[in-house]
Amino acid sequence: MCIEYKILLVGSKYVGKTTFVSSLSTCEFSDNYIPSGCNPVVETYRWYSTNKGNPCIKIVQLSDETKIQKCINNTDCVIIMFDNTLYSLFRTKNWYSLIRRYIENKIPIILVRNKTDLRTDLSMSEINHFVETNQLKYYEISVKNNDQERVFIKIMNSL
Ligand SMILES: Nc1nc2c(ncn2[C@@H]2O[C@H](COP(=O)(O)OP(=O)(O)OP(=O)(O)O)[C@@H](O)[C@H]2O)c(=O)[nH]1
Ligand SMILES: [Mg+2]
Repeated sequence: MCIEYKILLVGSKYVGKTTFVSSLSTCEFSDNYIPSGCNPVVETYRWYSTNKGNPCIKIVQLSDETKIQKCINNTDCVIIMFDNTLYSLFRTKNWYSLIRRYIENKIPIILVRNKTDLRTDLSMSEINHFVETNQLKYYEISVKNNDQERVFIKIMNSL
């Protein structure tokens, strides 16, 4: 038996959810894009380097907002991921409102911006405004530059 944490990882297609999750265990970046499809993808990892001892971490990836009710039960933390597109930032705001309808206030919702290795025209003031208004934790990563573990451990340690 081990303590289990359930992390719900949501965001538009192509933002890098699967790359993020798979690189947590392989530490390798893949350029391939294989769409995960509309259904939730559920994987469980045994993670050793957090302050939670030896937890089992169940990560549920979801890109289809209509499936949220299927996935949200017993979630310990929600990560909303976006990338450098205006579209994914816009969807992030929808994800946030949707998730707020279903989970208690004490469950953390964390905003992660991926692909910081690429150039972007996204407005930092718009992002900051969204983060401050909703009092979210916000991290920037590039899975390509192997940032994911550092941030994921921070998230786990804060639960
Ligand atoms: N440049 C760059 N590309 C990245 C990064 N992270 C992921 N990608 C690329 O972005 C593409 C999409 O990544 P996925 O992880 O498959 O995206 P996803 O969010 O799982 O997409 P769906 O399964 O359709 O929901 C892939 O080609 C990845 O190689 C990053 O940090 N930098
Ligand atoms: Mg995927």
